Amino acid sequence: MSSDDQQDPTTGQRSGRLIKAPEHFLDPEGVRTVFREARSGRRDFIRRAFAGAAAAGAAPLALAQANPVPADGGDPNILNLPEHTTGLGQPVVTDGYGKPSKYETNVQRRQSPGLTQTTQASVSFAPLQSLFGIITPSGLHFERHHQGWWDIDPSKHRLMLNGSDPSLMKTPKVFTMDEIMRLPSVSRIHFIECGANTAVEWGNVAVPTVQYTHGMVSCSEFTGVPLKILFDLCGVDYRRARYVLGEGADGSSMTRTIPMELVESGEVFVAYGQNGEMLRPENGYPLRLVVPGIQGVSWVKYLRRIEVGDMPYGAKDEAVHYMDLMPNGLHRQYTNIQECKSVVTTPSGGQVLLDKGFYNITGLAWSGKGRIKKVDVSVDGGRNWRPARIEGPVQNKSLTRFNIDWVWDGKPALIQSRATDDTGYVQPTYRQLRAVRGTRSIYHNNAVQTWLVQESGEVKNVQLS
Ligand SMILES: Nc1nc2c(c(=O)[nH]1)N[C@H]1C(S)=C(S)[C@@H](COP(=O)(O)O)O[C@H]1N2
Ligand SMILES: [Mo]
Repeated sequence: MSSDDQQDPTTGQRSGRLIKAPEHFLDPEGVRTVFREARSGRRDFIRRAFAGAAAAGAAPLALAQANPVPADGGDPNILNLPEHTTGLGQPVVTDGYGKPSKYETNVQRRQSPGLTQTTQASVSFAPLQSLFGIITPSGLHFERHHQGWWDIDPSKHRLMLNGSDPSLMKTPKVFTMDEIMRLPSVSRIHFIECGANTAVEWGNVAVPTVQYTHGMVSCSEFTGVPLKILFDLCGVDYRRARYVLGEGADGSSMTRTIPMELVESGEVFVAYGQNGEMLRPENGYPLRLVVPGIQGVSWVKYLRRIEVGDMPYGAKDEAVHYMDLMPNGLHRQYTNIQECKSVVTTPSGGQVLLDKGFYNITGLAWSGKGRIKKVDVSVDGGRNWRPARIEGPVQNKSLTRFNIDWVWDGKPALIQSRATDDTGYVQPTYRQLRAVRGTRSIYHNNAVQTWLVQESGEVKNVQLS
């Protein structure tokens, strides 16, 4: 950035510089220690590990990223011609598949230390604080595997369609990938959010950055064949076959019940494409289910079989997991929809604002019920709200980017966003959500997130009671 970029348009003062969130929280030995401690049952360890690592990482980052420009005497970055201006650059196809700049290697999906016991049944979080727009680069898409990921030979992959009873599907079929890719296709932009996104924050603040609070959401353009087309080819009896079972080919035996209405609406499709190329292995190559608006677990990866039936299946991942524990001790089952939610990604936890003055507050909003209608932003903990600018075109069941101008006066500020979708549903505060859901749930936490900007410029994750 040059000094001109940092002038406050109204006061002419330098402003808007910030230190990015420290992303290398722990070295490999630190991660091993946290795993050990978590396994031996020390509950508050995750939080303390993050706090310690963040403190240790802050000082060198401040030096590296403040990037001072001399007040007078000329900028050597301009005066001394660099090699890239005087020399010959790299040839074409140095790399047959391009990679990000070496200066961006800190932008990584990451595991939350201590969250899971094994790396195969685990999750990695997308670095939302570093992303622009709405599309998640495929290499940074969050991952959730119950039994590790595979790179499956597409020439050997098959998709079987059958009925739980022969009368529900006239002609069961097996498709090869080539056969699926010959059929009429659609390309649509959708978010996928794990039902457990923001899970650790149900009771109180647990993790420091937006990567770990909200990074189990990503958004891609998916390409594939509407499931309705396959069902029509197989002669499904839509009157009686009201439920669909998707089954994955990995060892997790991932099986999920999907109501037939979603298929009949034309929204559910079997996808082979992601952001213009084939799916990444981590995201289900060569075939996955796309179930827009529904929690990630139903987006079965390595999709090998689809069955139609006349009742919900009560599979392991819907009878034991992915249920909501209510305050009265009962479990709510089949709560599939990811309701309206939003989060500010800058400024967000772990970042440091270096100056008073102008900032662009930016973030993401989404709803499993449709389109985002508006996003309001508060900088005083919800007393006053201003409507943010929504970046269009606003897509159905997709991430939606919002931006809003802000001039920081250097005093503590509580930054929040609150999204409303086109059904009129408004994202709840923690107080409102807990009044209905209590604090002992895991899944479906869509509460308003608060970031505290301290006088020092440091941004912290907080919850207002
Ligand atoms: N076959 C299979 N499908 C799966 C899973 C899995 O472990 N195996 N995990 C599910 C869960 S819980 C989520 S949140 C999403 C994650 O998709 P992603 O890894 O592409 O982000 O995939 C779902 N589909
Ligand atoms: Mo998930």
